[in-house]
Amino acid sequence: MGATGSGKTTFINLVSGSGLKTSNSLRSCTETVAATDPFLVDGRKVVLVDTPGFDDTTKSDSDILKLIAGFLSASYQGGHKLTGLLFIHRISDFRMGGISLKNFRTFRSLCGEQTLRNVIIVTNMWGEVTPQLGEERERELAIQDDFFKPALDKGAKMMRHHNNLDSAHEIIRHLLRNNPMALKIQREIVEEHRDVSQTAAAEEIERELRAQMERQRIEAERVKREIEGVSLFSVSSIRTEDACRSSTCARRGTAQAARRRSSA
Ligand SMILES: Nc1nc2c(ncn2[C@@H]2O[C@H](COP(=O)(O)OP(=O)(O)OP(=O)(O)O)[C@@H](O)[C@H]2O)c(=O)[nH]1
Ligand SMILES: [Mg+2]
Repeated sequence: MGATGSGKTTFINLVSGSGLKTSNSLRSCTETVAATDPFLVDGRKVVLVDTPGFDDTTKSDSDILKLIAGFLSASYQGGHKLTGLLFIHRISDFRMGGISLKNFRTFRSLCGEQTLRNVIIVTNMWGEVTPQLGEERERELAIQDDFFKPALDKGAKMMRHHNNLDSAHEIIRHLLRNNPMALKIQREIVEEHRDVSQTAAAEEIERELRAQMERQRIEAERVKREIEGVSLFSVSSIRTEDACRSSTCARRGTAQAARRRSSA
């Protein structure tokens, strides 16, 4: 999982030899949850599951969650547990901005705390930054409380992907050491019979939407105040101009009267 355009499908195609659609356009690409055909890593059979990213350009986060939750609950009902989860993050992103944080929070609420030990945060696009800058960002991501630190503290790992088969295999090898576990959202839907809208991930999406609405409300008020400030400024400058014009007229009138008196 990971933000749209972070490179999820590219990673999956590279390591599995699949031909899932990728895109370098500004629009989101993957539209459904899709599993690859099984492939071998160190003699073990692996299936990777590709997902659309949250913050899709055409679908809402709730729609994306429904797609992912539908796939996960059906596979859990069919007796399958996930051996691991990859969260892809571009090291080339110069801010761990709202969208990346939101994506990771939703991802965490979907996994649950216990499954974090089966999570690998994969940083990619290392070729897009200098090694020094990449390392600085990686360190910051790992030590800041509002970035990946809390997840790393609970057992998640961070690994680099250099867009080649060796580093992709290295990442899959780490996943293969895990004990397969049910995700929080799978337990909520299959064991607790909750609707997707009642899951922790849906609550997280709703919380994010409310926070976004509040930010927009504050911004709208700020803009309104700014517009009012501009109109007050224009009114007062018009008045000043009027006052200026009338005093000029008054001065001109006085001068003309004085000239008339002196010529009389
Ligand atoms: N330089 C570089 N480019 C990459 C890497 N991984 C992916 N890309 C490029 O990033 C773009 C987006 O890649 P995708 O694999 O389609 O991204 P995605 O996360 O599947 O995107 P969605 O399906 O929209 O969620 C493509 O142009 C890829 O070629 C990488 O490791 N390095
Ligand atoms: Mg994709």
